[in-house]
Amino acid sequence: MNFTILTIFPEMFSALLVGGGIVKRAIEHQYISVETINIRDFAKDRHRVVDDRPYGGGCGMVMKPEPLAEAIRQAKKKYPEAYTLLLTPQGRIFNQSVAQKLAQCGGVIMVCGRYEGIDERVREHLVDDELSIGDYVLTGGELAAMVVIDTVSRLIPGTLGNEGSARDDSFSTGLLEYPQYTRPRSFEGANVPEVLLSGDHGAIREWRRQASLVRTILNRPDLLMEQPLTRDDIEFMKKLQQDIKTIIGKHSTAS
Ligand code: 6GU
Repeated sequence: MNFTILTIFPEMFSALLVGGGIVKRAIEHQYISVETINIRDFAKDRHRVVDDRPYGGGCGMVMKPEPLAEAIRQAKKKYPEAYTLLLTPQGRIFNQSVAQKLAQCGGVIMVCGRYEGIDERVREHLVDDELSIGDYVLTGGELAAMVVIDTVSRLIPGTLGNEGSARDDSFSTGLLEYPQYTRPRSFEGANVPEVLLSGDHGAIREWRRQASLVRTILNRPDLLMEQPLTRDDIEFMKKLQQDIKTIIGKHSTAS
C-alpha cells in the first residue's frame, strides 16, 4: 500500500521513521511506502507562493488551485488506482471502519490543507473524499494524515506480526478493551485480579468481557447502542443495574 502525501511541510513526515515503531518497520519490510510531494514545487512564481486571499473577503488565506491541482495530477499519474483524500475539519469523521476500507484500496493520496482551506474547485474535481480526525481544529492536515497512515498501516496483513492484535482491538469488537496487567503481581499495594492468575480460561474470558462492558458503559455508552450484546452481557448488565439500585436505595434511606 502506497501513501502519497501532498503538503507544504514534507519534513513533518520524517516523524513516521523515528524510533522502532510499527510504521517504520512496515516501511522497511515494504508492506507500505510513504512518499511526499511538496506542493510548493508546483508554484510557478519566483517566491513559490501557494496561497492567496479569499474572494469575497474575510480573514486568512486559501490554497491556490493551480499548484495544488498539478501536484494532485502528478500523484494520480503515478498511482492511478489510488483513492484521493482531503484532510480537513470539514470532512467525514475518520474511524476504524473507514480505516478498514482504506486498508483494502489500491493506495491513498492525501492532500493536507493549510490556511483557511483549499480552493473549492480543486476539492470538487480532484478529491474523492474528505476526512477529519475529530471535532477540533489543527493548524493543518499533516498530523491528521499521519494518524491515517498509522491506523491503516497496522491493518495491513503482516505489519503487526500478530493478526489477532488488530482483530481484537477496541472498535473492531465494538467494545473498549479490558484492563491488562503484567508482572509484578503486587505493585505499590495494588494486586492483579485473582481470576487472571487462576489459569481458568473460561473465567478469564468472562471477566474480560464484563470488564470491557463496564469500561464501555462508563466511557463510551454510545458504542453500546450499535453493538450486538449476548444474553450473558444483558444478564451481567441487569445484575449491575440491580447492584447500583441497591446501593442508591441504601443511601437515600440513610439520608
Ligand atoms: Cl483533517 N485538518 C485540520 N486542519 N484540523 C482537523 C482535522 C484535519 N481533523 C480534525 N481537525
